[in-house]
Amino acid sequence: MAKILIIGACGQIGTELTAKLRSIYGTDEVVASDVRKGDAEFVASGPFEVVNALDFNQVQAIIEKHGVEDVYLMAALLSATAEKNPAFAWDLNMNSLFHVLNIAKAGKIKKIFWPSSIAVFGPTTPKQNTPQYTVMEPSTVYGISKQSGERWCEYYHNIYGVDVRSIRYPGLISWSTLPGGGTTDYAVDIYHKALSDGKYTCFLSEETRLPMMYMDDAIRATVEIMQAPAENVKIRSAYNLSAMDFTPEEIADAIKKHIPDFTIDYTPDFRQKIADSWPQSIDDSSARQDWGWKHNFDLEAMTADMLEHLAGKVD
Ligand code: AKB
Repeated sequence: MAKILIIGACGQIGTELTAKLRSIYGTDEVVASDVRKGDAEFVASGPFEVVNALDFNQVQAIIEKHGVEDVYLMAALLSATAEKNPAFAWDLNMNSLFHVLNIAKAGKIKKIFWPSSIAVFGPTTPKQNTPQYTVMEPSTVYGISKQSGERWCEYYHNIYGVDVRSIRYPGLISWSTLPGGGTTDYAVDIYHKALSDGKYTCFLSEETRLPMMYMDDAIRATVEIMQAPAENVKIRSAYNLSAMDFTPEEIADAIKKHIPDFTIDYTPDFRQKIADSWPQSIDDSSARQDWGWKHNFDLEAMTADMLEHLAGKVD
């Protein structure tokens, strides 16, 4: 059994990933870490370390202290925040990755998971059913860092034999954790506001179609690509991954089936331009073929589950 370290464990994906990996491998086998202590209940739920992902010595020391074999590097600045602080976004998103890749190159860990994003694509990429291999000219700081990261992952795998695995997450939607600083965050906020206020003002226009995924599926994909035999993981940059795509108008319609009085209006802000540069739908046939990826949730199923959990009807 591999001892696991999650860097950036207090974030939107990290929190749920920690819980999932602990349920599979055991609480003591999974060390959660973040730059600061998050929610007290989460920190108390198992081994936790304060780790600055930009401090090579600190990351390496924690890996040695716990005998870590697999690292999930979830620390990153997302698209909207990165536009406001490009230098720090580049520093965090790239150097945290280099640290972990170099620790693996030195033979101190066995496997790395590093998340990429649909943000690696840009305005010149085909928008519908975006292929695995296509034009990639990202126009955001976040996208540039993710595309560069992908290139480095593939390089470290090809040249140094590092076992690094990655997927291009679409927008992720979860009832239990809030996103922070992304362009797709509206698709989480909308459920909260539908229940609390019965109305929502969206920062993207009504026809903005984006690829999205329910967190249950995203976590399962993360676990499955890491559990796959190494020879099945043929792409060492990052896999396209898809579940559903919708517009703000379509998610509002799905919510109205449960909350008929719900209303939405639109005040697009700077995030509109980011969304307009991204694909509308994704071809993930390589992931399906190579390591058996299959999504479970579509918009209807996700909406029912989100509203049920957020309304407190289920645990
Ligand atoms: C964001 O909106 O920045 C992220 C992403 C698509 O990677 N959710």
